[in-house]
Amino acid sequence: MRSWSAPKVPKLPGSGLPLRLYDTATREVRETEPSGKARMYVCGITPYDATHLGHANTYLAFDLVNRAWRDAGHDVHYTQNTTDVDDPLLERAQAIGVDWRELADREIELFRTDMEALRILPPRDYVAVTEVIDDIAEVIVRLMERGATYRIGDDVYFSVAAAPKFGAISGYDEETMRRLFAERGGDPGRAGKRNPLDWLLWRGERPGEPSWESPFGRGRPGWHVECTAIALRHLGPGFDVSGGGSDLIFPHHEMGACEGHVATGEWPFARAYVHAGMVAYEGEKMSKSRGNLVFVSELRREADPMAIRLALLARHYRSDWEWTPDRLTEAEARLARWRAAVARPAGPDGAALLARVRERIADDLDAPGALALIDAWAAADGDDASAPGLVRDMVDALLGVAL
Ligand code: 5CA
Ligand code: ZN
Repeated sequence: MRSWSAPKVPKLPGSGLPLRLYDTATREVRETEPSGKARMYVCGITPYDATHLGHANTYLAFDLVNRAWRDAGHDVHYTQNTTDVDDPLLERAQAIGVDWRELADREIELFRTDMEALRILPPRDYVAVTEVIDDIAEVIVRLMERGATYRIGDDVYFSVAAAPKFGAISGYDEETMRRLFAERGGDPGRAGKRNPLDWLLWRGERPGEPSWESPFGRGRPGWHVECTAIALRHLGPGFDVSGGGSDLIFPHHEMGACEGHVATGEWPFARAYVHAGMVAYEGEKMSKSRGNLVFVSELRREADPMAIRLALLARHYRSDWEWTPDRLTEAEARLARWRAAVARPAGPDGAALLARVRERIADDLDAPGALALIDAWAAADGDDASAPGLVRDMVDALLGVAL
């Protein structure tokens, strides 16, 4: 599927530091050590509503990873999916009386426009689930061959009993797993299951629902195996970063990691599991199902997208926080200060600032720390005539903000 257009990224003098990121699975900040190519898979949107600030915050976090790796000299292979066939999408399409494909196409297009406006670097592969049903079916066949599946009627389930690493990503206890599984699209109470946490790989055809042919009958894929199959096809096992918001730790990334492990025999499926915090609004996590949303496309009508970007960067990517309009006001003021500072004929030492900002970013994407350093640079006087140009390039290349 078509991705979106890439902004130009200025090349900075010297090289960025090796990037350290917090890995949910090992619960520590670790150096990412891409061997040559740096491979990243980030879970994409379910396109039934417009991009909200929570989505934007998550994609921005991984944009910083992308930019830091490039700055450190890596060729980045970035893959993202879009979940363009799923229960909430089908339900919304039916409720508003539009064809589900039309709804998905419309929302994906809006997402692309939002990502472009926020200067998020596009993935190399932007993959719709409906484009790769055969690849997904192939992974399910491999799981079947390894004895990891069973059927309930026309549906195919993955058996937790076949997954020796189950629990390794989230570290959650059984009770938490069951609760989150029920809340996030799972079916712990379904009759006929061997274990409440077994999950759906293939949903047999239902009247009125889209379906595709497969070696195990007509139907459509379950959620987790979609991302597993797309990551395997484009990146292969042992890729560097599997990313998304923290609401994907369980069940999505836990179950996907097990599918990858059992299908390929290789562990870990991803070398680091990286999760962005949740953005709330009016006291609760911003979510399409709750409807407490601030849409990027609406905010863009009244605000400079670079101010929106800066407002998000002001919070560390792993923290949970609440959106309030004054965050945008603060970001607008900061943007104006920075723009004035890089328009000066000279400023404080630019190379020294670049080195310190690189340190902050390499330290688990400490964007707030980087912002504070740039604030201090902008507020001080100096006689380095090359600094304003260098700082403009740095803010563009590492933070994605065009001044
Ligand atoms: N299509 C699946 C992933 S395969 C999905 O979760 N789609 S989504 O549209 O619900 O979310 C897209 C991305 O935004 C996911 O990475 C999710 O973790 C993240 N996200 C959703 N809500 C928020 C929020 N309130 N704050 C931060 N990130 C969020
Ligand atoms: Zn996913």
